[in-house]
Amino acid sequence: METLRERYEQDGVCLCREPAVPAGVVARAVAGMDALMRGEYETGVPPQPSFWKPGDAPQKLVKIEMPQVADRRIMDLIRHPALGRLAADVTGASWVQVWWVQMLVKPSAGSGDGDSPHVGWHQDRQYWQQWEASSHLFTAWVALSDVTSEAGPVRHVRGSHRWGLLDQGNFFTEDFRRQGEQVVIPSGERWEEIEATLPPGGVSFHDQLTLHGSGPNRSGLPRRSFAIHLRTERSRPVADRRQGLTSFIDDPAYCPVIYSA
Ligand SMILES: O=C(O)CCC(=O)C(=O)O
Repeated sequence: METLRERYEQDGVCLCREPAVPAGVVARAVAGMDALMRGEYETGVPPQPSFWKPGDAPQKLVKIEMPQVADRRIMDLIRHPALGRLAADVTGASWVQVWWVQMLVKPSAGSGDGDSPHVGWHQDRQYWQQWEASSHLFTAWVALSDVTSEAGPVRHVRGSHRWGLLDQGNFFTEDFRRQGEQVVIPSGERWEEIEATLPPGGVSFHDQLTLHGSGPNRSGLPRRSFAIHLRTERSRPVADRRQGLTSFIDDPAYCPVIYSA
């Protein structure tokens, strides 16, 4: 049978549909998410400045940067050893560190005036210029709700991690289908989407160059997740500088190492 690592290398994405994170850890992290959305910070430390703030419109995408510093229940999920082991299996790494986290809650259509938000097609690498080009960076996207087809799951373009940096993406878009039509892909390649439906506790891994985006949530319930950005021993900030997204990598209270062989 094909291993997760073979699948990841071939497609630039792999899906672990067996819950990797135990249900109790997921339930506590969901309570932590709700606290953050009320502006309550259990540790007394706020998240990093974010696109979303408590009191924003109910149909806006909740996107909170570095939520794990504000709530121990979220940190317990982010640094769960099962995630570290899986990340090492999938990438062959001997060392894995969390270097940035985004909490994402996509409201369902019907929770405000407009439609549910979209996430435009993009490659993460276009936003990660503070890392040296050869750095081995990837993402574990952990579901905390039932991410069905109706919930606006992440969609990945199969094999797009081999297309180089296209630099045409845009995370923030109103219509991901229309925006996707404008992305020019290398000649001879084809656009084939993988739909990352996942149960609570399930996780997908994607490469920093894999094109991905997502459509509206019409499930009737919020789509909840953490995008946990990871690095391996083969990564280095540009000029070894700490700035922007690499500011916290020396601080285990922000950026825990979740696997070491
Ligand atoms: O949650 C989404 O729909 C997109 C997430 C994303 O862009 C990422 O995990 O890198």
